[in-house]
Amino acid sequence: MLKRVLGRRDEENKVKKEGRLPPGQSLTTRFPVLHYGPTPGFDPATWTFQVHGEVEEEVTWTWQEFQKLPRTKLKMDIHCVTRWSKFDTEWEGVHIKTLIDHGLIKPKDTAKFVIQHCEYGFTTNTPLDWVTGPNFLLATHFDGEPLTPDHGYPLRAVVGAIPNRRDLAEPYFWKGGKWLRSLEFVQEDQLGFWEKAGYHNEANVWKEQRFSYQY
Ligand SMILES: Nc1nc2c(c(=O)[nH]1)N[C@H]1C(S)=C(S)[C@@H](COP(=O)(O)O)O[C@H]1N2
Ligand SMILES: [Mo]
Repeated sequence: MLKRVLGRRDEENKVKKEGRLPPGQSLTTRFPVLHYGPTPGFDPATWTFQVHGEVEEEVTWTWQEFQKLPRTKLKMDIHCVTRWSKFDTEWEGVHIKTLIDHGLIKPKDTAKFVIQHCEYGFTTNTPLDWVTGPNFLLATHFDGEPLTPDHGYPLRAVVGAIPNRRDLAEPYFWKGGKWLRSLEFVQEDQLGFWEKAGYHNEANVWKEQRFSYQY
């Protein structure tokens, strides 16, 4: 495998040459765990996933029902605001665009933003456009395996960069909530947990929008 032969620094130079290493980032071959608070448990008998707010019909899916939704695989680069980037990460799960195309989620015209609600009240916010993009996934699997508890099992959102798709919003990785329990479609933006703590609401990795203020 090329990956095994190249050292970390060689891999970094390679993605840098390809224009995939955003400013101030460095390549990691590990998968760091980052979140505030404890890792929640999961009970498939009581877990639900809800879609609510500015939608024609609110829906609630059980874990069993969630398994039956149309699934997609997605490969992308992820960039954490704490300066690590991980390239060609492979995810599997559910695309919101697919759910909308199948009429399983029907946003109202008034829906402009989406709030991700996670266990223990964690939230993060994005424009509706971002969550319907090809680089945003409701992920159940990473690298062919179910997510580990620390990385968001059973369900998390992921958002990142698809090489050669610089037309898409490319925010830092915190815009993907782990232990996701609902999506709320809203008219007005509402700052989430890290956004309220001073992280930049746009969070664009190429513009290095890490914080909402300058030191
Ligand atoms: N529920 C929840 N999701 C979260 C966070 C959090 O604190 N709580 N932190 C975010 C941040 S800052 C990052 S960088 C990624 C990290 O995901 P990872 O631990 O799988 O690397 O999760 C994001 N999702
Ligand atoms: Mo982060």
